[in-house]
Amino acid sequence: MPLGPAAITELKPVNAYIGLGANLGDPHRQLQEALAKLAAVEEVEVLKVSAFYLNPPLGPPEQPWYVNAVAQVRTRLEPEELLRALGQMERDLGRVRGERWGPRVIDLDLLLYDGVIMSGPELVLPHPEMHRRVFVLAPLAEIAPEAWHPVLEKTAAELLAELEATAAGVSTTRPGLRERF
Ligand code: A4P
Ligand code: MG
Repeated sequence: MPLGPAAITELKPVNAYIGLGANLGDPHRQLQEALAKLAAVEEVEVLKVSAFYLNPPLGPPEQPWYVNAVAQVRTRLEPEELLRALGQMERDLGRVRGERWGPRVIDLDLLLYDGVIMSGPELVLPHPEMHRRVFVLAPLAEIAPEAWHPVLEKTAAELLAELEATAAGVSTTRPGLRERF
């Protein structure tokens, strides 16, 4: 049967951005392993990876600092399929669900998926906290300053500049302590 226009559109790969974070075990290695797993998914191509940033924790303060990064991918997976794949990678890397904003061996968040806006029980797009987090926006703006937030209608670079100009952005992230390695 010939493919109709809808089917052809479905097959077209789209751009998505994935946030990676870890603060237990060997965070640097877990991020690298997560990136290798992502690249091994047949329907996912990793286009760009940011530097790895060392950040103080947002949430309970009595936990180690986080290593955070962002990856740009092209994928033919639907958003829910991509989220499920990320969840499987988290489990494979030994993630155990704990307290909200508590320490973790790996956290993989779907930040942006094409221009999709959705709010389902399992998946909210864009990621509802991304614009409030310098640890997300700094690596995102590094690899894709023009990445578009379809709800706020601003680029990653604009969101980062706004956040860094606010008291909240300074107090939660202490940019002077942020390192790249
Ligand atoms: N979910 C809905 N939308 C999404 C999406 N766009 N991407 C659902 C990923 N998941 C999404 O996630 C809970 C549920 O959110 C999932 O089942 C999924 O269906 P989770 O990661 O299992 O939950 P959590 O960790 O208990 O809470 P939360 O709020 O997701 O934690 P966060 O927001 O991921 O924050 N400090 C620094 N410096 N760096 C960090 O990376 N990370 C956290 C965790 C806290 N502090 C941090 C960092
Ligand atoms: Mg998460």
